[in-house]
Amino acid sequence: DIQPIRRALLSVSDKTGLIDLGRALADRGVELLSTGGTAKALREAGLEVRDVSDVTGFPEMMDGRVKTLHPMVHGGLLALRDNDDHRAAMETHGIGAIDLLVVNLYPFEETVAKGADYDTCIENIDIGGPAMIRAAAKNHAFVNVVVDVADYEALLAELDANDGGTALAFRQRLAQIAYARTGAYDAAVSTWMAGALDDSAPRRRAVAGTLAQSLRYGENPHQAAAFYTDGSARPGVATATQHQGKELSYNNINDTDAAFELVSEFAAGDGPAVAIIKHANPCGVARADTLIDAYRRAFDCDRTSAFGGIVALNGPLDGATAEEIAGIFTEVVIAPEADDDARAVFAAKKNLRLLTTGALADPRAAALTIRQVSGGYLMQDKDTGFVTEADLKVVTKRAPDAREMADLLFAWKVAKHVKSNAIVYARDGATVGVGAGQMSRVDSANIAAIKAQRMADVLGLPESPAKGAVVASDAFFPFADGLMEAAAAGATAVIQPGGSMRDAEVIAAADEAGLAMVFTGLRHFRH
Ligand code: 93A
Repeated sequence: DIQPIRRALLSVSDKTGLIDLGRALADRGVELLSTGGTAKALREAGLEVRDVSDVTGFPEMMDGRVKTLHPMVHGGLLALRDNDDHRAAMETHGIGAIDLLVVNLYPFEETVAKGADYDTCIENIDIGGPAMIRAAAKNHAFVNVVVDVADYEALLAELDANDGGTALAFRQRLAQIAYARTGAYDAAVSTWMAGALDDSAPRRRAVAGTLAQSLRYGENPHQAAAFYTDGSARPGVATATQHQGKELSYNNINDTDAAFELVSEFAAGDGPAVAIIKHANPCGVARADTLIDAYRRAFDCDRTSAFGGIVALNGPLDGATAEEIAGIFTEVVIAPEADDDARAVFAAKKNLRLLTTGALADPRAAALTIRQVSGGYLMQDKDTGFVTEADLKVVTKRAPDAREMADLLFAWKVAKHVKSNAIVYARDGATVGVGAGQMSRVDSANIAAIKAQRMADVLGLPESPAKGAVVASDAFFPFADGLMEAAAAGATAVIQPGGSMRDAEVIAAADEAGLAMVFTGLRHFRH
């Protein structure tokens, strides 16, 4: 199954490595065919090339929209070399076999990323390239197709190992990579069009990304992993600049995303805010008048868990705050910006990764979320739901006072970013107990209370900070028991969606305990 390479068609937008490849092929006696710009580059390097227009008998026309879309090209790629009919057709029409196709496509993704206008993006949709790639890949029994500059070296090594030919297994692998490329390319076009149409509906979508990073490993060291970007310009971990520290890991990327998405709930008008994340859940979130105080208050929520955590800040990181963060082992710090003092402080911490995003993410911006299940993908709109004070319905005899109201809205924002069942105690703009990811809401309430008590022990407080705090629940209390757990911990006000069959029972229990409770009418499950 070794097939020789005698004739190659090269048509590349990214000309990196082209000359070396062309020369290496020519040295091995391969005849080179090429399209306009590629042929020009090869010729300028002194290589002998035949123009595709010479092969097709047609000039490249319509601004290059039609250059390789011709039976002389596609026949040469698709003909089965061992099929008499196919050979006869080649003979009749003078079609020469093309054994190697080297194509990289018009830079559609890069053009979109640059913010180009609609027409420019359209003009950068490659048609002839993918058509040839798909043809060559289908005929991998005989034809080699290379779509990635990174594979040039492997191609030459394969040729050397097989006396100027390639093995079937090699061509199959190239074909698989080729279809991944054309699939991703069209998905990028479709995703861009959905954006241009302002349609974020999770229907009739094709999803693919651009490989951004081969990760050292996945969630665990025995799992291989990679990071793909979707080309959106959303500020966050995918588009951030990393200033120092080793490469982010799979878990780092996941946790950094959780941290930055959470802190982005607090826009400039909310004042400085900090979120500390461990295992995708917040172990401390706080607002304060200064960033350093916000960090200290977030840290105080759960000092033990904050060790080795990921810190996200909603404003420019300054030197003093950086100094404070550097006081304990921290994996990643992400902020819209970091000043020179902050960078100088972190420079001494070689293992700490500092990322800047340029801006906060917009928690209201439509996007898709995707998760994988065995045999498929679940796709949905991102949870962009939010409430303001005006949306809240007071359901108890007592209404929250102003301080409670501010904390309820704060706790609700945090609860959105806590894995269900989520219970968040908050006080004076800081979390004081977070219960995450439990199968029972009562357990989450209980764990959050235990954490609040531990905070009192660690900080030497006279009593649990949950006393006088507010509580947020990401979904309704199905029974009064979870609510009573929060009341027992000392919570005085409650925010929750409402909508349980037993709301009346839950409201009566709240009244009985003297709690103020508001319904959001909105749920924030996060699984
Ligand atoms: O406009 S196209 O879709 N029409 C074509 O027939 C065609 N054939 C190759 N674009 C086409 N290509 C693309 O041209 C290749 O995929 C490659 O990206 C580019 C190389 O053009 P040049 O050799 O002129 O730099």
